Amino acid sequence: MRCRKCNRPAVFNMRQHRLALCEIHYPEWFITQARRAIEKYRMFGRDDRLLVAVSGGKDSLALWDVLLRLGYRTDGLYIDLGIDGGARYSITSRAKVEQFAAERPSAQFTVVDIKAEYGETLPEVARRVQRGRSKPCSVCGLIKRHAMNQVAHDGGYDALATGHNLDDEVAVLFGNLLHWQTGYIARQAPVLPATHGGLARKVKPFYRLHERETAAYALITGIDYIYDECPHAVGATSLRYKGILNQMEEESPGTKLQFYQGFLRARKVGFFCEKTQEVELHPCSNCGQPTSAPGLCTFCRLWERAPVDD
Ligand code: Q46
Ligand code: ZN
Ligand code: ZN
Repeated sequence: MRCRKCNRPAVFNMRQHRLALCEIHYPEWFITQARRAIEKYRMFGRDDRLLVAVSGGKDSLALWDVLLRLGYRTDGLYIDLGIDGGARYSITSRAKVEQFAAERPSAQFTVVDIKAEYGETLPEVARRVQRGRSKPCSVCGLIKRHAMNQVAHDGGYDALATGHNLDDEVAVLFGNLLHWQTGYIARQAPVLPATHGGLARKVKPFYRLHERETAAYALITGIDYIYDECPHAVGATSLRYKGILNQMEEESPGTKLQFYQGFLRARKVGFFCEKTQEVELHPCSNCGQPTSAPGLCTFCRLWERAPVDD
């Protein structure tokens, strides 16, 4: 197979785009896709300061790399959740982020170490507050959201970028449609505006790029990332949905992109209207982040809750 642009041997073939490219033209194509997404949705501008949430995985490191190459002022944020899972997951993923930054002089990053700041790792706090539930993922989501908003707010960042790719977005959409979670569907988008002073604007420049495309970009450009998934992801529903969607994509290339773009078009014409319920938000008495709960926000309450009996 030959590169469409220069006729040299191709290193990567995208059936859904009927496009094969060489090791020079593939990264160029990939960066252009991200740039177009940023411009189309006016995600941020040249003067904005961006915070990119990095996990040590391919998507977030590829995103950081692309944003730096495009010349955006971008700092990283790594949240150390203290996950071991027998594979030293957090230690290994943090090392990948450190290595990435060490190789790029302009790449600065902040670490939020959950155990050091709050006294417990994610698995420890999840064990304390969750009755009988084996996965710490809901607590994890709460902790990550809080840390991202806090660092974005305190650091005066204009937007928070995450490496969510097309496969992630489509799996979430699929799950929400299966359960007709209309509120969540209405709030799914490549850009989520800052709805409140203390909540960061969230952007997803890779929303159109397939997972295998970000993996190919990382491999071809020599980004060293953690291959393993988080040990708690095993058996996750989203992985099951991804498997089903991959099967459909295999049989009919382009299915995922069509599904997602169709959703965005439907959303644009008001198909999924969000009922605007005026929820009154006020600053949490401890951390200052906006919350609808009286007194402490859900995150701060997490650290005060007594252990539940099994
Ligand atoms: S939620 Fe769950 Fe992920 Fe947190 S505990 Fe691991 S699998 S990292 S996206
Ligand atoms: Zn080429
Ligand atoms: Zn709080």
